[in-house]
Amino acid sequence: MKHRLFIVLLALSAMACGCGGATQKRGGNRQLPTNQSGVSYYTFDIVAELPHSTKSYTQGFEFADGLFWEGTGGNGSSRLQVVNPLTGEATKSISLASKYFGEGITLLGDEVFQLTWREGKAFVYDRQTLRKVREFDYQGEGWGLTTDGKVLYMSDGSDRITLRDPKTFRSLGEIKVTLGGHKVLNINELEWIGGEIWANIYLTTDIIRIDPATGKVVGIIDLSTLQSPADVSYTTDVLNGIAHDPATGRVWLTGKNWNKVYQVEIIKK
Ligand SMILES: [Ca+2]
Repeated sequence: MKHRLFIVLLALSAMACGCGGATQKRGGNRQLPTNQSGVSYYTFDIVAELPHSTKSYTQGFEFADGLFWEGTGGNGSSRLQVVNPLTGEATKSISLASKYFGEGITLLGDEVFQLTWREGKAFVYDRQTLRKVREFDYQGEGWGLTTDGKVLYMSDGSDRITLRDPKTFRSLGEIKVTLGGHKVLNINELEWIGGEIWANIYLTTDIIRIDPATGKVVGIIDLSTLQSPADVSYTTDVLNGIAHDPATGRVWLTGKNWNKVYQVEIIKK
């Protein structure tokens, strides 16, 4: 039965649209199989709740310099912003031209990278000023972005994570993500944590933990109870956004138009 549900989920995932727009489904109440052998299952504790703007349609989320860095989506509402975690207010923000639908972001060295959904354009900004310093063209969709400190890892809504050279944006190879031998589609926002890639799966409340060497899902975190019903409104969209501070090990999660950022401790079931 669970196997059949998994197949249905994969089929639904294959039919789902990209990261945004008026046709995007809300919810995110589907889950990956809960009994896959070789996979560790995790739950969470909420350590702290912080404010998050319900006008931020989160597509990329990072922590650095004591601040949240966030890329938002939507045509006409796409931004790159630096956010004070305690207030939820942007201390710096730039807007993308309305023809661009912003997607994943990541920080590497003195620069911030930002993808776009279907426009085939990646922007690179100076970390201090958020002034655009370069841009790249690429084929296909842009969804999530992270880095191991050397190369970029980019998702495109499929089961593929493409490694890219931050100097040229050229492909350096790809990871195909599988769970129990099945493709895992709709890989969305990413975060490099302790040698693993953590990823939101669009339209689910799960975060998967991927071994980048094999592409295998080695862990699944169930976030289905992260939001309390009181924090959900008709504009609340899917779980999407993982930020991590390697210095402290802290992990923060949020979602599209969510009213909160949650600092969480991940606990093995
Ligand atoms: Ca992230």
